[in-house]
Amino acid sequence: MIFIFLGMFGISVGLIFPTISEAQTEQKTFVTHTGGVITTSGEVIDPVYVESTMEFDPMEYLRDFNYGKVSTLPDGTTLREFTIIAEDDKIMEVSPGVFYNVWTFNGTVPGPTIRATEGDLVRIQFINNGSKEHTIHFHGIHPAEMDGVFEIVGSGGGKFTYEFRAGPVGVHPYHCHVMPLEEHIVHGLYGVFIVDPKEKRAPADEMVMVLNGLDTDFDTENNFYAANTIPFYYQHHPIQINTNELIRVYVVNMVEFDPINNFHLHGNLYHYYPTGTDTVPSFYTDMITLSQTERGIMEFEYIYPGKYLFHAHKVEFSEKGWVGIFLARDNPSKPIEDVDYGS
Ligand SMILES: [Cu+2]
Repeated sequence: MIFIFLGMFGISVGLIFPTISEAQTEQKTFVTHTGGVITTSGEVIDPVYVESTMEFDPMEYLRDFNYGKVSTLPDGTTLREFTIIAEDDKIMEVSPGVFYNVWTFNGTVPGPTIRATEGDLVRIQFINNGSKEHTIHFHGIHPAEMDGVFEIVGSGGGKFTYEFRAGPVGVHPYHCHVMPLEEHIVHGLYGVFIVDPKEKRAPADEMVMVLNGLDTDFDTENNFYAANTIPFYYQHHPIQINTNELIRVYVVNMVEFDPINNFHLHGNLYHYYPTGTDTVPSFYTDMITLSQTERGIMEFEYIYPGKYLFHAHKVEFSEKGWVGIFLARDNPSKPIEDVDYGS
């Protein structure tokens, strides 16, 4: 069957990605997450016999915040309504010539970054258009029946409405909570939920980084790591920022299998607010360590223009894709080529 799958891609994308056949030189037999036996190099993984592919732009995701459809209730409460649709049949090219079957919330991994202010009423219409059962489990404070664990939402159009007050202030993950949980998470059913304080944080250039990994050969070890899904993306496409401007990064660790991840920033230190729940930073550092679903808010400014790495200081992770670059510019009108990178 894998050869049928490859044949289909050969027709649809073989001309665009000629390396796909070269990646298949060393064939091994694997048991997939769902119990199927396949023979593959592990470079093309989890064959799902559909031709859909997925476009995902990590640069667009980085600063894309979804505030929902906003209205005001008679008692003055702000209501924010969202629609989230789960699917589990998309194919994503995670690295040149490497395809992976992603399970998605609203078509992307991670799903949309949902944003509300503390105390807002959040209403999420969840539709499961996948072939498996799924839910949305939000971290945060809410009634038990809104926890997305026991209220399983059936495949093929099942629906559930999650409704709760946004809180506490901070940055929280949301993810599917159907067993086997590891499988539903590593395939991509997660996203970020930001709760802003009523008094607002200081103005800043804000961005979201979800640290994630991909197990492309089903051995419960990650083959690729990334900030925002695509390995090495921000190294090849540096994130442009301005010097002397506050940068705020909402960072969430969703790596499975490996017990820790971390975030090292070059040429600078950042104030770090664990979970984002306090207004006073707990650390001033260039390095934090994060276990599964640990998250927080990093704030920093660059004084000197130039190119600065950020990456996992667990070097295995950075060498497998979890590495990026901030390009700090002192004059936004100056062409990128003229930015002095320093030594
Ligand atoms: Cu699921």
